[in-house]
Amino acid sequence: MGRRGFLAAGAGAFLCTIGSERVLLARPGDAAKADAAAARVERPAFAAQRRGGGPQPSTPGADPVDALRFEQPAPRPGGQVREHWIEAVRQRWDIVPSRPRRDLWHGRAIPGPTAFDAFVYRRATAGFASPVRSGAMPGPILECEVGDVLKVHVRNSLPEKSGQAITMHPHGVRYNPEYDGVYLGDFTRAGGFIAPGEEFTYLWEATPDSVGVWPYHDHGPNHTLNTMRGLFGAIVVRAKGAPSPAREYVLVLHSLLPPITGLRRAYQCINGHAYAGNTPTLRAGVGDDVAIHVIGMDNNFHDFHIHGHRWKKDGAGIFTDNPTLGPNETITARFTEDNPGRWLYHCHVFAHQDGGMTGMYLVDP
Ligand SMILES: [Cu+2]
Repeated sequence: MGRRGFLAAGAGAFLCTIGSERVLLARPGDAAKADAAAARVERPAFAAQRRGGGPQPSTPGADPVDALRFEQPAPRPGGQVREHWIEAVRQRWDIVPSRPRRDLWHGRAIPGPTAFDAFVYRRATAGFASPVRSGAMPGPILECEVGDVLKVHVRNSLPEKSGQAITMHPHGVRYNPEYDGVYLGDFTRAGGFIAPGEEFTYLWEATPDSVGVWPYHDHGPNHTLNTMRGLFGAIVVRAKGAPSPAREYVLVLHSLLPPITGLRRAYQCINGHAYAGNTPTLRAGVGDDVAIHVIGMDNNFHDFHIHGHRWKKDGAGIFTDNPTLGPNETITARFTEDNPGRWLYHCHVFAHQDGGMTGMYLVDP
């Protein structure tokens, strides 16, 4: 392995299982190998039949549970159906969009290039008539209350060239296996394999134990790479009638690595961007009820530090200013703002904070 290859590997090599293949992503551009493997994954028989059917009894590991049928979830009395139209698209994404490229924390210039072809979820109008706005990391925030049903229409609008099945898999809400949004080989249900050009409608219930903030992400055949390249978002479930905080933010901590981006450097990101001034600049005023929801979305453990503030982790137990979170875990920093000024927030894993996982928090008096 040459020096460049060694550096790239050190910057985040990882191994993916995609259908029957194992693909090592070690060098810039290796995502294309995974995409090719994903394009070779055949549509599972179960998915091909849409609802009903099931794997052949001769399928290794087949079980009667695979033939179960499920009731359609419906809202509880007083609840409602919250409908969303979301496309998975390939979209050019700049990790350091400020011009000039700059890290506001250190007042340092950041060298380019910093853009790559991300896969992201993008909100559309009803019937996928037109995009509402550009896709983003995270994708659309899906808000609901206990008793509601989230009805999420997902279309795979990836271009033919990067053609592969995707899904949307939620955390936190209740769903039956039909709406799990997971590729399971021979046991894949209809929502677990949305091929390019196809759509699927997920029905997810917000139950009393769903209250909180949760990630969603691709869980199709190429889910590791696709999640790491941007196919993720968040679900916010509130208790019935609960007011939303005066200031509410969702921050996703994750890395964008050379094998994924084709770029030569690794970036430690918040919401798809790296370095203060590019990552979200949060804002609040003294007296505001502030909620900052932080989600881990890569191979690493992170922690979340806000200068000048203390809070009880998830509202209980002892006070903290630096709680830890693991992959796909959510923690919430919630407090009544009392400390005006410019504050830094960041992951406190040193390699992450210096690699871009930092931002600014501005508090008005
Ligand atoms: Cu970190």
